[in-house]
Amino acid sequence: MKVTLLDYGAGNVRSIRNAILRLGYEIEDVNRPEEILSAEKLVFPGVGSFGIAMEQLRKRGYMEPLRRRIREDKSFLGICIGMQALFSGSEESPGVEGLGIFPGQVRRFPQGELAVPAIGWNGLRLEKDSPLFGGWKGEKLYFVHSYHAPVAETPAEWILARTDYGCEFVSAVSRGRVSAFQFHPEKCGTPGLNILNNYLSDNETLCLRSEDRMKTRMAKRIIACLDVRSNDAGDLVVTKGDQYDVRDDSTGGAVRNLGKPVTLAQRYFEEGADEITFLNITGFRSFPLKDQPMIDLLKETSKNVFVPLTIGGGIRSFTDSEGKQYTALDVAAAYFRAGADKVSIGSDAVYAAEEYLRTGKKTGTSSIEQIFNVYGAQAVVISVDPRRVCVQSPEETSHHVVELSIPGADGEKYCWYQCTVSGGREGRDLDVVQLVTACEALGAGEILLNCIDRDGTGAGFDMELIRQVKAAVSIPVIASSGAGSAQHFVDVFQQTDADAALAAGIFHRREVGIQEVKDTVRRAGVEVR
Ligand code: 1PR
Repeated sequence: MKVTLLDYGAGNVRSIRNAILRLGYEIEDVNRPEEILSAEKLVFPGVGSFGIAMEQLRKRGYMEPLRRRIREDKSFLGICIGMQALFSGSEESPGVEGLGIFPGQVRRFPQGELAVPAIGWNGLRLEKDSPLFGGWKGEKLYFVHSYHAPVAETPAEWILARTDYGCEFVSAVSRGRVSAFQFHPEKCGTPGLNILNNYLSDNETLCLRSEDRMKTRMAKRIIACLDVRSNDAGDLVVTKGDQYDVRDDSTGGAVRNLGKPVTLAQRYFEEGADEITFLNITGFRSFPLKDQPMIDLLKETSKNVFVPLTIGGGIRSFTDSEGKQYTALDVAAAYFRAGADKVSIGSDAVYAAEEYLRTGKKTGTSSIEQIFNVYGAQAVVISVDPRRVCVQSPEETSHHVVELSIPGADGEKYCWYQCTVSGGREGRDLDVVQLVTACEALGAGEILLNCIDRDGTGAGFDMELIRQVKAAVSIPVIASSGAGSAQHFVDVFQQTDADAALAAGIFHRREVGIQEVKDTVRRAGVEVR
């Protein structure tokens, strides 16, 4: 059977395509408004911001056909923004008209103790028996959003599921043949594929209303990270730095080769990684759109990996050898089209933060702002490459210092974390608090917090660094660098409010498995998927 996809070109739709193809269906794209009415099955994978999505629908003349299709109760599945579009508007884009199927407004999550955007695996409570969830065993599902559908603003007969994140919100709606999910079934592994297939196959097996009325809880994410670069033979390999030095003295200084990126990513997906991150560690000197390996890598990986993919390295403006100019948005858009859900900006974020701190002005031209404006905050990750600078007293520096639990090499009791660019090769007069607060102001949605001093050491995460950054921002923070055992993940979740923890070396060298990490963290009472 053919599935009609409403792809308005503003986000990662490759994942939903791959999921539909994996389920054995063919895909037709909507090219004309009348196809919205004639489609047998219509999937609307909303990605990006509410305003951009509605603008794209209006520009293409899709608004009225969509309203008519839904009012005539023709088969429809909305995902994420595709659900929010059913409302009359959203606080994300004041004044922009939604489809108006529901009179209410989509609201921003309240700023409080929980990070916004809400990114990760949360539960849901079914409010009525549903064939859409046939076979679902209560597994957590993947959400990534800053705005939510309030229960009070959603017509009761439509509410299919509710979820908790600082407040209770509507995580799925359904009436007749029209349904929509706030979560991304195409990013939820097997449970998500099954739910998607229930819609596509008109499954009739009911999943009964949830008896468990407990509040749902967002899980801490365990992320596998693959640092990739070409080795000396020119092959794209997964490598791993030791304090960012990827060359191994024991092999005469060759680039460490820990495996093939697509193979390792597939293994981590099957082992239960909640997200997978690729970092093109020589991105600061290559041009992703010319040498295609990272684009091809994403296309290949996203065919079989159905959890969120982040790609970093080289996200910035470029001028190629023929003088053609590319913006950071062009580079990011190519990565999204190839299957990335988030892009991670390293060096260019430091430059953007320096400029913002110098002028105090948002120009809209920084890589962070360009990508935020089209794809939303949840698609923009800032990769921080800090190194410790120890000082005897806070008066020695104007930077934000932390008090050290273990004194520095010369007995220093304090340190500040200096930001670097080009993979740690150049230190800047910028500390991590300055960087992350500026990037949050410019629209970043998440922090990937590395630590050069801990990278590859297996000594555990840098807790002072993580606490300092977590206290400075309200967006999610991924702890990275130094994991050497499953216990280190327990430590970071018990001693800091990190929203996720990332590792590379211990997974590549098979010292610790992802499931072992999750089982250990779960036994310690930390919520995991
Ligand atoms: O500056 O925007 O082109 O991005 C470059 C990207 O590449 C940044 O995300 C930067 O962190 C990364 N990068 C650059 N050079 C290196 C290097 O290692 N020489 N990798 C590098 C940094 C950090 C994590 C690492 C964790 C966990 N790696 O990816 O995996 O530290 O490691 P562990 O669990 O083994 O301790 P741009």
